[in-house]
Amino acid sequence: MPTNLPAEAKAKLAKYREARTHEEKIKALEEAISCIPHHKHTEKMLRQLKKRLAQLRRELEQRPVKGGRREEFSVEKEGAAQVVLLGATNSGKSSLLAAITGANPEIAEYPMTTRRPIPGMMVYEDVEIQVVELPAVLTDGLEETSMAYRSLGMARNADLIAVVLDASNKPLEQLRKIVDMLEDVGVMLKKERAKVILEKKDSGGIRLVTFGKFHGSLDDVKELLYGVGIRNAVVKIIGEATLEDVEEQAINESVYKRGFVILNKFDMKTDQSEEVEELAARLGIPLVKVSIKEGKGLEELKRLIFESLGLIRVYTQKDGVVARKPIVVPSGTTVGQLAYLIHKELAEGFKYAKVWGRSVKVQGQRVGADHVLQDKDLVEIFAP
Ligand SMILES: Nc1nc2c(ncn2[C@@H]2O[C@H](COP(=O)(O)OP(=O)(O)OP(=O)(O)O)[C@@H](O)[C@H]2O)c(=O)[nH]1
Ligand SMILES: [Mg+2]
Repeated sequence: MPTNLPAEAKAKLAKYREARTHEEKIKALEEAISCIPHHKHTEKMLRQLKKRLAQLRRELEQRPVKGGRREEFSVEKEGAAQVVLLGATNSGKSSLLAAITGANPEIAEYPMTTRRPIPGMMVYEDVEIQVVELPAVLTDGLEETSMAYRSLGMARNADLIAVVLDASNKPLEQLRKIVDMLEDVGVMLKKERAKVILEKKDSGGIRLVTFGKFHGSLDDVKELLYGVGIRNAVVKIIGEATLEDVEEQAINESVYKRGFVILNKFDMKTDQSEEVEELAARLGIPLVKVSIKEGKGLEELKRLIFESLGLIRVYTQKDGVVARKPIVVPSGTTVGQLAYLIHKELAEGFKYAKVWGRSVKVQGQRVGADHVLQDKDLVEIFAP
């Protein structure tokens, strides 16, 4: 197991994590890789670390020349979640953004129209979800663009990745290349959200949030993360996970992201559409066919975005008055966790809750803190 890494390798990995600049990171990572022994149990980790190294080198190359203005390449998260549109140039990312949000991006036939990330807000029923168009990662000849790795870096931090394909321009090649590029930056597309999500922070120590069951303790997690130089992070456990799952996230640095494929321009003559569907199925990610020109598939797309995020809406009520907006939480959230999200003291003083909706057999049923909520439940929490 990775835990048996030599102390030297762990120390180098720690140095890598603490490194601030690209140059420092590259140096520390090269050193770490050189002192990890090659055998069956380290194979996967080494592969990941080497990919990360390649990515850092590429990012260094792609940085604007000294003296040139560094373009702003980040978008502040807003709404219940962030979805990114990732794809080749001219695949219709701006057209999609305009169709499902109120944004008004430039849409044009010529390639590389969008040169910085553009956010918009999608309203799905009563939930606001941020949609961000990322600058194209492939040219019309399906070569890597100069902005590719900055877009991929943003995709790594999103909650959901929508891969947008142009059905009229070798969509199978587009999908293959984009999946490979994502893998290069340590992102694996998945239908389901992974068991462990590790969000590194600048302060606040190590925090553990469990939406399910964790076979381990906060102290175990701290020891493990300190060992690889992570001092501040929020570790989210979804479903059932062990300490080894946390370790895999911490060491491999690969993240599993929910994703799906949008096969756009379905009104045009398309080839490879069956192959694309097969590949998506093999990867285990959903696919939706869309034509923005004909306005087809857009409602299904919106629903898929919401469903793929794995979120539920919970309405709260106090003294018989229902709050106007729902609280949006990961599916699997319990009444106790909801109380904690509302207010720490509400969780500490928790006596019981009354629930109406799909998660209960009897409407207005009294439940305890462990009760798991469902989409659109109404909850009233009683605490002294
Ligand atoms: N036939 C057809 N054309 C479309 C569709 N969606 C977008 N287009 C056209 O494709 C071209 C490119 O659309 P954009 O939305 O600008 O594409 P993009 O992915 O944002 O492109 P870049 O920003 O350059 O990377 C435009 O001429 C659109 O009108 C569609 O569903 N069908
Ligand atoms: Mg665009």
